[in-house]
Amino acid sequence: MKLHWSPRSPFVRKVMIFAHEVGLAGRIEPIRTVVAMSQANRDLLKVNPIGKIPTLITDEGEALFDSTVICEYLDSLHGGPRYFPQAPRERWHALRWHALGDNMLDNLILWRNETLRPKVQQSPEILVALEAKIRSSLAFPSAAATSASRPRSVIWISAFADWPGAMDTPGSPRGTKRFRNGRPFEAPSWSTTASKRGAPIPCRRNRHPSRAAS
Ligand SMILES: N[C@@H](CCC(=O)N[C@@H](CS)C(=O)NCC(=O)O)C(=O)O
Repeated sequence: MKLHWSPRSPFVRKVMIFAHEVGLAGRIEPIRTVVAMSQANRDLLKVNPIGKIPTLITDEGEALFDSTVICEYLDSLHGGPRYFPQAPRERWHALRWHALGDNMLDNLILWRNETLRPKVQQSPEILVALEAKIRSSLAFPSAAATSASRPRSVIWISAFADWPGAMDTPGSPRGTKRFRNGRPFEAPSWSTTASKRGAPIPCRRNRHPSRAAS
């Protein structure tokens, strides 16, 4: 399999974390692909009309997009327990969590692109609205948690950072630096506390934090 890939894309990283977790990372050959909102990549458009990465080229030569579809495809290729549930109720819930993460990333990318524009062209209204949406997306998992052992999102995020797949796919230093320098959304105090004290949950390869945390 080939993956149109960039070290700076959070959606590519999501796919690579998933590939690591299901033991398929070694079967994926990355193709460095440069994309930008302001310039269509003509070669990529030939296989993916949306012109975005990640785009997976299967061994049969079929192009798959977007990242959610690619993750579900990879889930169909391994012999272990499925990450995408098939039973309707579990499935809608899992897909909703997936959509929450994806759409938050979309808003973060829009925010980043807006801040890259010359100051006079930036829209303060759009930046304020995006910040509100990103903050509410971050708050949603804790708000949705019901059990006394919560806030579960804190536990989940802390455990996720220690996932082997997350450790094997470091984020782009440039992107991370820029994000930190922008400081729009300070890391909450618990994140430093959690990383200092280490993962509260023992993480093993192929062990999903949401299963471990309950
Ligand atoms: N919904 C898509 C989003 C992918 C996406 O936004 N990729 C960005 C890179 S992180 C991209 O290709 N941007 C190029 C463009 O907007 O034209 C997915 O889940 O794969």
